[in-house]
Amino acid sequence: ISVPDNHFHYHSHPVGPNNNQCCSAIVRSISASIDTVWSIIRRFDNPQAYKNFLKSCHVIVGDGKVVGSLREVHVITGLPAASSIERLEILDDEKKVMSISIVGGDHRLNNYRSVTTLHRTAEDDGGDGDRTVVVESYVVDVPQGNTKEETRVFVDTIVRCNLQSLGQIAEKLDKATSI
Ligand code: A8S
Repeated sequence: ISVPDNHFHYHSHPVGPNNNQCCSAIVRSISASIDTVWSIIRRFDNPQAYKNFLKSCHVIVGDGKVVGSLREVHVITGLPAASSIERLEILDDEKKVMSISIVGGDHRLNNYRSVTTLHRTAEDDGGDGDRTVVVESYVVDVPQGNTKEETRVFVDTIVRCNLQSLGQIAEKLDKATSI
């Protein structure tokens, strides 16, 4: 996949000194325009639109657009978690960069921070090929009693599911609006 823009610096996370953090990145290409994909991602107040593990979300501080806004999400049952409080770190409509950090809640992912960037691909010629590449990277503390590898597999699985669902929704939306 060719990623022409140069937003990779956003994905270099500072990792803590005592070697108890892990990080990873997931890349997915989507057959929809970058604006369509961004219109879904940018809604800090509505992550459950594509994140299937979430059942509710409420913005508790800010308006969901200003940096420092906080949201409280509740997750579906069957996960080793109940809720999460998340802070908006970056929302850049021009560069199409979003970042959130987890600052509280009832779960095992301490000091989680993710950055999501969107990239137009070379094939963005109005055809129906892949037109947007999404890159999501994260860093998180390895929970007590788990290995780095276990943590990476767990979080990668969640992020991969989210980006797959994002792709499906964006592709549908794009088809519907191009008729
Ligand atoms: C995101 C990414 C993640 C969300 C994780 C990793 C989470 O919402 C779920 C299960 C957990 O154990 C932790 O972009 C937490 O949402 C689905 C509650 C934070």
